[in-house]
Amino acid sequence: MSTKTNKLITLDEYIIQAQNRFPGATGELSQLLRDIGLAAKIISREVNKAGITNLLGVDGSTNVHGESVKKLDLFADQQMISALDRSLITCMVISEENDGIVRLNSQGGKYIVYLDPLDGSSNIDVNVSIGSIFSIYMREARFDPNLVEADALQPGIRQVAAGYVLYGSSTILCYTTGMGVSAFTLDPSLGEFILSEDNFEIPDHGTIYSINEGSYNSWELGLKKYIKYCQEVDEETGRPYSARYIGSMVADIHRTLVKGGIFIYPSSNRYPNGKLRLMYECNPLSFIIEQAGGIAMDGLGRIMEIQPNAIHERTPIYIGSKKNVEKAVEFLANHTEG
Ligand code: P6P
Repeated sequence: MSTKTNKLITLDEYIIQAQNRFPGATGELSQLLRDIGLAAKIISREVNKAGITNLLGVDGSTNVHGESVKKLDLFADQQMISALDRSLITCMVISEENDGIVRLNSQGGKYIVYLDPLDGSSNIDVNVSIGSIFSIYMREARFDPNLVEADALQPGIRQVAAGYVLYGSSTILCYTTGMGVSAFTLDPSLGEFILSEDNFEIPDHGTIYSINEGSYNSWELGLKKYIKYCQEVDEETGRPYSARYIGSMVADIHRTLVKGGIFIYPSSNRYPNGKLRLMYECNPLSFIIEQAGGIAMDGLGRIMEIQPNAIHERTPIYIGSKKNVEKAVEFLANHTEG
């Protein structure tokens, strides 16, 4: 389990303390993480009063995936990008809300940031938890002035940091720099994220499965058999699994991190390569889950080892507790069609 803490440590203090453990650290990544924390506070304030300030509803445009863009999506995108632009550390941003790369003022910045600025936006209007997701890479050819998409096509194992903000009953920021997973809860009275969980460890096995069963008929045989397996009696608990599906990936993953189990978004007739985006949904959340002791697969291999070919590409994902994901992948391998 994770280490609960009652010592009041703010996100900024925690980031500085973590940086001080690396004498050679320049402080740039720390500043980038603080920038994201600031944007998260601003977004949280608007998410929590969207109904009053008329930020609910669609703005009439559609994003690169043909999905109607909600006003809060655009607000979150703008807040994140302007926060990252301030400290001249990030050279470009790739966001779900923008077709191509967004070059920032500092073309010499050493970091590349992928964003899903407001994931789960279909839930905005019904007051269900939504989230922001970020994934940070080092730029390889740092001082090449000609920033191109290819600079950003790096596998998830090259992430230097990743995390999410969950706008739920409370606002939680959870991130990793490869040294474990820490979570911070926003105290609105202080306007500060306060450390609430350190060194998160996902349970090795859980009895919750999370998948949109509406697409059952188009699943591959092994997945159908795995879900039926979950609906039989679990050896360890003597009862079937519970099904939980919020429809906001950040919320479903955070529950999986805390309680264990498995989240699946498979390929289907509607989404032959899966619906979820590799670079700004699956890779960052896989980094978090792996750092907490879980695993994340695309059904065959490790999500974070996929070499991307496009910034908006999609992938199937099986992610969560080690034993649950291994069992699901075993069913996929042992029950192929035919
Ligand atoms: P479906 C939200 O739109 C999202 O991108 C993820 O947050 C979520 O896990 C998934 O799509 C839900 O998709 O097809 O089940 O509605």
